[in-house]
Amino acid sequence: MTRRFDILTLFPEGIVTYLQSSLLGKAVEKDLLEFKVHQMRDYAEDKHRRVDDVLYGGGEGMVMKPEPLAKAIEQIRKDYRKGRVIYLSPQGRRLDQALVRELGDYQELLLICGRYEGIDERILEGWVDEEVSLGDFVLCGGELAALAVVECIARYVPGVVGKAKSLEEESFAEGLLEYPHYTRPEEFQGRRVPDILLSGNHGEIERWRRREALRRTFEKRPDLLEGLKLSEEEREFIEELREKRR
Ligand code: 4HQ
Repeated sequence: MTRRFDILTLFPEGIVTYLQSSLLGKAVEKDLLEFKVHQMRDYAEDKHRRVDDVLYGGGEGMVMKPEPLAKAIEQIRKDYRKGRVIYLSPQGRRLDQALVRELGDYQELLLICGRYEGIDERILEGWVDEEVSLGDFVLCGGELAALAVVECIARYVPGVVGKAKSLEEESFAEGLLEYPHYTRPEEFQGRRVPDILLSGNHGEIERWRRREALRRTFEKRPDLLEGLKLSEEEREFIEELREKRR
């Protein structure tokens, strides 16, 4: 079954261009993915196609009106079988690989991109299933966040990325950062590729990569190590790194 993504936005052009490019575009040609980008203004009710309005209670900025949003969401999801409506906002659950996997279970996703100060609260209460955030920072709109969500989920659809790439995913889902990568030449501006990688000893190379992944995670993202299932040997290795640091 083709995985379907609907994106509701005031700026469809950039979204469409991005989705057509490279990997995602190829997956559409293979019928693995289907993207439908909807212009929010098409659902406006007046002749000026107005989608925003002033704040009740006063204050700076505009809010997206509820009527066009409700109409759009109802129309778009009417033929959903197993779908979910997501609003992108800094108030949502932070996107991580665990959430990507959960969202990957849905056959259809409707991603709503807000602009201005956001959308009328009643739409969040009655029409949105869940809020997702790209991180603790403020964007100008939900579009970049929606594209990030779509791309991460699309990568999990079988056939969208190659075998090697999905294995990479597994390593991250396992909770570790990637080991360092090198390609030719053997020496570049005085920096050599580690000898072990040129040895042809695949057992030793695997061990080295696993250790380097552990080392990097320990140095750059120690928070990822918490709650991770490690072998006896791996725990000892982390202990060694800790000792060395002292
Ligand atoms: N915005 N993760 C404000 C975000 C955002 C984020 C989207 C800005 C919604 C109204 N979205 N608009 N961070 O900053 O998803």
